[in-house]
Amino acid sequence: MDRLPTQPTKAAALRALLNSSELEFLMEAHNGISARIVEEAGFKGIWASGLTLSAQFGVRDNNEASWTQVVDMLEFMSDASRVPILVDGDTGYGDFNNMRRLVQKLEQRGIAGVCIEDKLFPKSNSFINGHRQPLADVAEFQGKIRAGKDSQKDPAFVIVARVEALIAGWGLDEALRRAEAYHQAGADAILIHSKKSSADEILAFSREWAGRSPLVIVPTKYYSTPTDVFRAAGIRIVIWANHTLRAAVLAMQELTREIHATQTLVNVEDRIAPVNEIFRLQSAEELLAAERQYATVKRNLSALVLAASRGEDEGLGMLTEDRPKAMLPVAGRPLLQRLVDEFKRQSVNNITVVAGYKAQAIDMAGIEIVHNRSHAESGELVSLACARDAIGEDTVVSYGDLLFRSYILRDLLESRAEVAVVVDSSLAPVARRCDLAYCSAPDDRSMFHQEVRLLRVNARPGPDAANGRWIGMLRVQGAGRRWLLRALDALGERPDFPQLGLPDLLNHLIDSGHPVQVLYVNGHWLDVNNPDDLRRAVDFAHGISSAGER
Ligand code: SPV
Ligand code: MG
Repeated sequence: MDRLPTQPTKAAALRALLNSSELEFLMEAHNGISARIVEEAGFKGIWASGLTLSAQFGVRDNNEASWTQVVDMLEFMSDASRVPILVDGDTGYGDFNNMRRLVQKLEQRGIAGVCIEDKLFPKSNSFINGHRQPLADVAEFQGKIRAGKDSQKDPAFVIVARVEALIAGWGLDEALRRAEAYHQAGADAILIHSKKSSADEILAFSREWAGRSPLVIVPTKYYSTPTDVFRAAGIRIVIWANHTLRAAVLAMQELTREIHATQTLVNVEDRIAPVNEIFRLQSAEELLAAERQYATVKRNLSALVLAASRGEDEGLGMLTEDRPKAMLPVAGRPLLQRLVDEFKRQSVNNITVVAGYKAQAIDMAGIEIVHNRSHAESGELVSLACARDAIGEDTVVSYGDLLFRSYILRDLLESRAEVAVVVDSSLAPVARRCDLAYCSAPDDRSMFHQEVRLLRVNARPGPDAANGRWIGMLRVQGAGRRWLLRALDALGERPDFPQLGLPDLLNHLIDSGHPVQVLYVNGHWLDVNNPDDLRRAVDFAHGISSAGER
């Protein structure tokens, strides 16, 4: 069952123009943007001209563009405008059967009506040797009209029959005879065409026609006739048939000649539509609004990796003679490469590595390198300060010797907190110094989302039991980034700045009253501080969860 249209169709709007008590106008358009411009100018309907559609394709008005190419363009025009489009359907692109298919396809693309002319396919433009053009057999043309009317789905779809008898020099009687025959066949209106420079024969036709059905005219040649004359003659629709294209052609010719001659844009910029006007005609605003509604926001994520240290304290010295610790290979791939790959996997693409010891050994694509030249006598915060400019709106700061399951970084990136840190609540006994985290609540693993704040990070155990270990990864975004930069500046004033590390920065943030959110994890990561860690790292990289994996 056909669905009933819920609101007036474009065809109904065109039919309303045909039934109007006023003189109505259709303005020519030939592509999406001109259709939009015509509508914005206030026209209630559009003439999709065969002449200008073929011209904008750069071909002749002789059915050189295929009808499907025309229909494709009509779809753009229909999408770009809300007013009805009457299409110049030439001769219907063949016989009655082609006409049926044309009507079907036009309706599917939201076209309101079609005008067919009683010439033979392939037709020529009426103003080129019009008098030599053969006319269609009347009965055959009637069949085409009937076939079109019988195949339309929307009863409001309009079929206009165009009489070319005056163009071909056959005289008023023949024009009237044909018009009556087409009217009898079911045409909704008659387009009576003339190439004379005066409107006399059109007006004579109109008098004799005497309102049998609406009359449509195209005063391209008799343009000097005052429009009130058409009004007084009872014409229903005037088509301004090719004027947007002709205006555009002249403007383009003048402009391109001038730019070619002057080799500068300076003289033309103020005389052409601003680029913003093009965006407006394309409804660029609508897309921006839709993006806000539907698209996932693409964040500009950065990572800053501290990789300046050699890592000689705990027996790695032998292995790091020619490279920093972060470049130690784990199962064939340097630690840093693994880290960078993890970042890229989570769409963190602006990666800056602070290099120091054996910086030249960091040879890796897709990263920026910043040097901490005083790495031998300075600590993490000096490295961070060296990369101050790389701390973007949304930045993860990480040690360079971390290995972790990808969900840890993913979850950290999902946090909305201004500052967030990853804390491992499985306090595997570690003999060495580590960053103990004291938090506002212990890890309650039965809760999915816990709001926990970091209270302190200490290298040495205090009187209370720590809640976990900070893994060496933090994230700042928005205000959190500003807090971090301010903390870095404040700590930079202190004489012991060269000795300070990231935990000092976190503690400073906390002391300044800024909340630092804790993201608890339970193992699934490790850092590399000694040869044992390196062995565990290989198992970790192979996905083997060893007892030593934190
Ligand atoms: C057109 O615009 O393509 C027409 C009108 O058919 S005319 O060019 O005047 O024949
Ligand atoms: Mg035409």
